[in-house]
Amino acid sequence: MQPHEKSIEEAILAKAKELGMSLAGIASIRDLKASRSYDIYDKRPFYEEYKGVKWQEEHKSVLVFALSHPRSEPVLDWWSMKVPGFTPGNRILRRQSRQMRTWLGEELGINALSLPYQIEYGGCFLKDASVLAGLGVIGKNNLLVTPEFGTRVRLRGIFMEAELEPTGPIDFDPCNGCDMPCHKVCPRKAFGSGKFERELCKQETDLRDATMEMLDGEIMGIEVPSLVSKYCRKCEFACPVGQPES
Ligand code: B12
Ligand code: SF4
Ligand code: SF4
Repeated sequence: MQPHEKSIEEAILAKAKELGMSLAGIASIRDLKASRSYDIYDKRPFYEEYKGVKWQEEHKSVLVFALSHPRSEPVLDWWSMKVPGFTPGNRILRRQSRQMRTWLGEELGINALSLPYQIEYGGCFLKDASVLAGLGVIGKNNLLVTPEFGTRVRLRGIFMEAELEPTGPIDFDPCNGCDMPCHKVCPRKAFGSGKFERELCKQETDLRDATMEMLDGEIMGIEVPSLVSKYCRKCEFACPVGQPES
């Protein structure tokens, strides 16, 4: 390679930036398959529809990317069955995913698959993929913590039919020495045992589903009014990483 020539990985990450992805990285499918969420989830899936993962031999790498989700833009995360992709944030991520997949095929000749959000419909564990791709690490709030945006990001993935060099993991240890405000703030005491208990967090999710609000289409970026769930983000907001001092 000439000194000025970009590697395939660099070209993909540059395209990610051009498409407006807030963060992006590459992990190998081999490492993703071996990540612990698959083991745990096979024994105890969250959704009944999950029947295990059918890996395709030709998928060698995963591109995982993040959308910054600041407190000032709460709507990005609001959930409605009428919004394509369910949330305005997912709608942006889906568009970026489509654009990237098309570009990979047309410019680099790499076949790619835009992944759905849900594991049971073919999605992958996005936090594990993000750690392996070097976007951040799993914090004590059980979420991805990135140096740039802390935990305030939403994720998406694309499988690629090309063996690429992983861009992670990174050396980053934000929880060391932190007095864990993320644990104290949980309204359900989901971290009461010292580790995340998803059943307790789910109780909060269920409550939010039971108290949906009817909102104007304009707010959600659609034509019609719809019922909207606003899910809890307290353990996300409590984390100081990547936030200005004040
Ligand atoms: C099902 C689901 C839920 C369920 C169950 C959650 C659970 N963790 O089991 C419920 C509804 C309760 C939920 C709640 C929330 N969720 Co949720 N959820 C998902 C979903 C669809 C799958 C997650 C899953 O089942 N993982 C499998 C289990 C086994 O993993 P886990 O226990 O959480 O964590 C494992 C990894 O961290 C791994 N791990 C730990 N250390 C390391 C180190 C390495 C090197 C590796 C490889 C792996 C690894 O091991 C852990 C198991 O011990 C993902 C989307 C996706 N496709 O990935 C979003 C997702 C994880 N959720 C997300 C968010 C934001 C939330 C909420 C804040 C609610 C909200 N406002 O959206 C809360 C936060 C709860 C919390 N503190 O974890 C984001 C996370 C973004 C981020 N910064 O990390 C995701 C990625 C969706 C998105 N839109 O981007 N969620
Ligand atoms: S609040 Fe502290 S302990 Fe919790 S995830 Fe953030 S850095 Fe880690
Ligand atoms: S999302 Fe809310 S209920 Fe769930 S673990 Fe975080 S703070 Fe607790």
